[in-house]
Amino acid sequence: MAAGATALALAAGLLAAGASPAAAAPAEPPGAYRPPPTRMQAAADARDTVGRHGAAIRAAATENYQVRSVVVDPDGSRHVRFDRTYRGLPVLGGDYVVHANPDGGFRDASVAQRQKITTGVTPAIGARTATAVAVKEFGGPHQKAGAHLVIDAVQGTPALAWQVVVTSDEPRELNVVVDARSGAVRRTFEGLRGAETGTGRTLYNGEVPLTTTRREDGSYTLADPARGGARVLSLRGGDSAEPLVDADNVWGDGTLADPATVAADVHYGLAETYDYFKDQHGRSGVRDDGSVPGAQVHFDDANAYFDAFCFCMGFGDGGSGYGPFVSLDIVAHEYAHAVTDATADLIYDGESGGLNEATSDIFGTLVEFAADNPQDRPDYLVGEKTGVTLRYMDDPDRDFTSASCWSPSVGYLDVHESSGVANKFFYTLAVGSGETAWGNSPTCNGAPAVTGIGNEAAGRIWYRALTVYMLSNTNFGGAREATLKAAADLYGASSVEHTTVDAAWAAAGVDGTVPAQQEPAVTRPDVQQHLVGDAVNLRIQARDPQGDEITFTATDLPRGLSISADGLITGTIAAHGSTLSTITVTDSGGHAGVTTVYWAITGPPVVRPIEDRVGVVGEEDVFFVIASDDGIEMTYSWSGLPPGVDGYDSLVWGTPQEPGVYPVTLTVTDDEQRSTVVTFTWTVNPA
Ligand SMILES: [Ca+2]
Ligand SMILES: [Ca+2]
Ligand SMILES: [Ca+2]
Ligand SMILES: [Ca+2]
Ligand SMILES: [Zn+2]
Repeated sequence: MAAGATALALAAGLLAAGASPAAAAPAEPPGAYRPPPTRMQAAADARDTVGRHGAAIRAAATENYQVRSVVVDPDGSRHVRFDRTYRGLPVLGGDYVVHANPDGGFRDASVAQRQKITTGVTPAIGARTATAVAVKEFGGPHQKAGAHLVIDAVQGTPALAWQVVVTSDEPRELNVVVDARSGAVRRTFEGLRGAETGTGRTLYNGEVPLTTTRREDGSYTLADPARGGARVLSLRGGDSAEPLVDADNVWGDGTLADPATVAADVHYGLAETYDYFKDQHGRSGVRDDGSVPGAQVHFDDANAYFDAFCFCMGFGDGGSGYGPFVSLDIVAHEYAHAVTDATADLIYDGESGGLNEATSDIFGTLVEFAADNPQDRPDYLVGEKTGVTLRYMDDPDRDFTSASCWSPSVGYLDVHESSGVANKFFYTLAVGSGETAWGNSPTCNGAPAVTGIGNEAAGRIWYRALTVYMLSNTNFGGAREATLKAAADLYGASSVEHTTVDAAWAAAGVDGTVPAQQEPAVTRPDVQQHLVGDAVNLRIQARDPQGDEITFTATDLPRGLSISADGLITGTIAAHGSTLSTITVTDSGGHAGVTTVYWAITGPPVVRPIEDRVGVVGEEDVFFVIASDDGIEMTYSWSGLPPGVDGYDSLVWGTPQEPGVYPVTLTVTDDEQRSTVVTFTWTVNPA
């Protein structure tokens, strides 16, 4: 380490200059006791060091540094954390840590900022414009918004920006970083207002810190403002989920006697999972917008779930020999379902369903490794803390129901059993085949042995395949293609990682001869609610796994609508009624993907036009109006009828008594207060 040696020499020189010249520094014998420096001394030494190691911290000439914290190890090693300002402006992401040897000599520095700052500090857009941009980004009513200039060095090239803090009384605080040249939103992050550090006395994870929220009345609740507001509610003692509240911010007692215990496990699991996706993959929350599904504990089942409709998760109390389903790998498993839902959206059936389940087992396991909690040692087992291992990733058929090796019938298994193929692939990719400390993974069909590439690379490959290449209908053959592409992107097409992906799939029975799905994946649109007369502009989304050219056709579209070859449905809705349309998307090889669109078309009432009418004084007349509103109740309001004639809902009956020309108006209103007005002229001749 040449840099270290240089630093040591310089530091020694500094020490001599600072001490009395007469002391003339006799060399210390190796291993001599040296009292640890005070924090203040460590900070001062580090500050001197920074001046001589500018390149290591990407220093620019016009910067200043402020010590934020000092850690001195028992052996005297020092770690001094600095914040940075550039021409007086705070630098977001400009913080760094100087690591120094016990004698104060520079060891190295941890620096997130990638480039030296060179930007000017004159904004092209003003604070008022930036604030308007930020308020729009915040969405919903806000209370206050204030802007100040910063340098944003969190990602990419450092740039001049406005940091706008927008608050509402929800309470919510959003920081919006607006580029001071273009006015574009560079990024947003939630403020930490109300965040408190509590303690969880958990069932499975020992005693852990929890980030919680202090409430107006001084009590605390399990909501994590630092992580998308992740919160845990309890279903105990009622039908609806209630927030957990606690007076001293110490949650649970490590046993089931205290209902807060398992809530603390889940809250801890959410934080570890959020941090894993953020740290490893740069993903904020499940949709990369900071959002986290609400979690509920204390439902009566030996199971856990993620529900896309409510954007919520549940963690059961266990039973039938199982402990509560609140372990780290289970919490991360459900959270990962939400990530899948927001990305590849793998259909929860057949082979794609197996991939969906495996994705959750994979990330559940990777979070367990990342957390490295001594009470829940990392492993490639799923749910082992419940007392019964749910799945074995090294050799999934150890549970006697899951598949270890792909076969043409694997897609007929339950998704928690077909997942075994991808779990085995992942395990083999990370750890390798054969017997290791983590398990025993024989290769399928006599495939060659595999040497693993480790969790981090394997996790990056799976994440990229999931978020970039997999589609809703991806099967195991398609997952092989997706992970090969991901490995080529990340490590190169001739890398060891790429070769190992190929070998690990072969070890799970998926070699190049296993067919990948060919047909386009078509996204089912939400229910389309419209009124008669609405103009429609609906783009059907589809992607072909091979990138083939695709063509859209449709049957049973509502009257008045048509679809273009590139999937745009347009037109004006001409009739009531609920309709299920079928959309077929065909690739150039004739492989077809299909979805349906449900159209709920209501009001206003459709009233058949009424022809002008001619009558005679003294002659009885009767007729009906024909109106419909897809089964919705309607009311009829008549005006201008000739004297002697009345309207009874859709029936008109009477004997005109006065000659004349009568303009008549009928208003038909449905119970959603939508009206249709029909007019006609009634001419009454003398008798
Ligand atoms: Ca408490
Ligand atoms: Ca474990
Ligand atoms: Ca586990
Ligand atoms: Ca295709
Ligand atoms: Zn699952």
